[in-house]
Amino acid sequence: TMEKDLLYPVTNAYREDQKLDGLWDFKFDPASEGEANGWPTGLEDPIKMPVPASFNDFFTDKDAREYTGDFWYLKKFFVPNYFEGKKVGIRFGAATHRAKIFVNGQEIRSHEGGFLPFTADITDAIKLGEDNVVAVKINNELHRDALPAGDTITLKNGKKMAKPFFDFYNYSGLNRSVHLVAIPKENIEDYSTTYEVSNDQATVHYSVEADSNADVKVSLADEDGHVVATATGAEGDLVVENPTLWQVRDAYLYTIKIKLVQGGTVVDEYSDEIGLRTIEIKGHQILVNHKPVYLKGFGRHEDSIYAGRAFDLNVERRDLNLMKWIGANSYRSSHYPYDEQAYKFADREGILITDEVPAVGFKMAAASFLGGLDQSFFDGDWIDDLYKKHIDQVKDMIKRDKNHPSVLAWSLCNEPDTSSDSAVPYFTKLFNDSADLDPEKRPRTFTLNEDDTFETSKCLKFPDFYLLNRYPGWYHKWGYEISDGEAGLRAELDEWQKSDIDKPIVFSEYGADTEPGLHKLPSIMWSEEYQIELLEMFNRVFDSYDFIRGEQPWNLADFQTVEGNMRVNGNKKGIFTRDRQPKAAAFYLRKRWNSLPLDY
Ligand code: GCB
Repeated sequence: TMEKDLLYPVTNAYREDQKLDGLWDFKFDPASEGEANGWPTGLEDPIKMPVPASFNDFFTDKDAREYTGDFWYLKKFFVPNYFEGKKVGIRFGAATHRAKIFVNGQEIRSHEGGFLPFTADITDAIKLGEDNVVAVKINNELHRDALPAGDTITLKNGKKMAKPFFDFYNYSGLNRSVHLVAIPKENIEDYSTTYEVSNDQATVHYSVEADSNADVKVSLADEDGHVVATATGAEGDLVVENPTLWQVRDAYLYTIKIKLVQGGTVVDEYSDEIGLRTIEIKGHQILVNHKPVYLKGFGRHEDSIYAGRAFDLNVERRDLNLMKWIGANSYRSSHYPYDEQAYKFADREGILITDEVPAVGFKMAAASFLGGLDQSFFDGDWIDDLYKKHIDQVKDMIKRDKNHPSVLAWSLCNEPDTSSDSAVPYFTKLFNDSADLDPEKRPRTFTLNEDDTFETSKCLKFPDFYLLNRYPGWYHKWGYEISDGEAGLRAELDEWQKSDIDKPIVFSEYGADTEPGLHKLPSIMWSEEYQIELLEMFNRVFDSYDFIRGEQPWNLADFQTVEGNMRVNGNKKGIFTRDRQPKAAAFYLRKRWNSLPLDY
């Protein structure tokens, strides 16, 4: 059905995709009375709100910016007569964190999870050739049984406030584009591909799921539009002689075209760009097309001024240019799956992505600036409910992103408390239940926080490779003690080296908050000089261990967080500022990364 379909919308002879972006009506609903008061068909005294955007930073008063609870978006939209006989849906790229959709007053569906798309099938609720009304009731509260994890408290003045167990601002709203889509009744629901490649031949094993018993025809065309292979059937092989492979920072994309044919007539068609390449972990190596790759890149955020967490193609263009300039070949979609356009862009630019589900805050001590609880997160009575949402979002992320050549691996959690026994059954289930979701069987992993070391973590058997988040030189052994920080890091890595664990390690976070323009000789913390010294320290260590197969400092750019005594208008660990200009460290990293070979 349309509601399970996560294919990215397209327009062609059989399908229609219209954006419903722009100004929507908007209203807060602190008493949760909108549904009873007829808001599904019209808001009383609404204000205008741009979509896609987070509502928060547009406001000039603090209560509105920090608003936590229910809020509504509403828009009129016209349904053309030629949609007759089609299935019609509204596809939301993201609604933070849970949403209920109404069309012409009729409740259509609900959805939980603020970083993944969903479609409301509105076929039976619309009027053709007329204006229709869509209303979205959203709720942005944080809870321990939801992703990302946090609490919602009520202040003595009655106002609700989100208390994230994570370090990014709880930007809320319709953060990604809204699409009005029409597809044939008999339609292509999904497709997937796996690859075998050698220098003179590549085979694409494809499989198509359709809401129809029509015949399936598939073709593959190169970048010049020449068809290089064809096949028939819901499953089959496309064999390409002398293929141009998708390579890291040297992308080449083929177009796969899928057709449903009934009695000689085409009833649906879907095209997409794919890359011919394989991914594998072998011993300590990460292999792309059977060749070792050393990851250079960043943890990132979808974050920019004015529109908060809105996906902005302009920011993405700039970020990819910065990554190319600095010599990066990869990033982690910390701490949630990004807008689909980011993956399409990375496919085109040859960037590798570790795709992360919004499972963040699964650790009480990590929320220490919020007064962490003295309990393992996984002992909480919220765990069963949380797990359902967690595996649900892992499923949707993999279903949505599995066809992108840029996706290297799946990160199933950021910094969970894996040192407690109660984490083991949780991760056993998570890794079992997600084992067969990706036809390509890409590596799966999670990041390990500082408390989860070779000695303390009880969950080291699960990841296919390790992502380590480590902060010596910043959260401990800082400033003049950084030499002890280096010694501690080496001591930990020596333990890994002595072990029989034969898997690569990627450093997925390390860094120093740095105020741009603050210079000091000799360095002090927060100065641009100190940020470079910290990176130099880590790089010395990385260069001493050959099982370290990647470095992704935290963060590409400064980003907004909840306010607090550890944050000066956000997290300043960016190598670039929030407006995407270089700190001194950017020039240092550029020199290093441009001199490291791909298979370093
Ligand atoms: C972490 C988190 C990241 C934070 C970072 C920091 O371990 O994964 O979300 O922003 O540390 O700078 O504290």
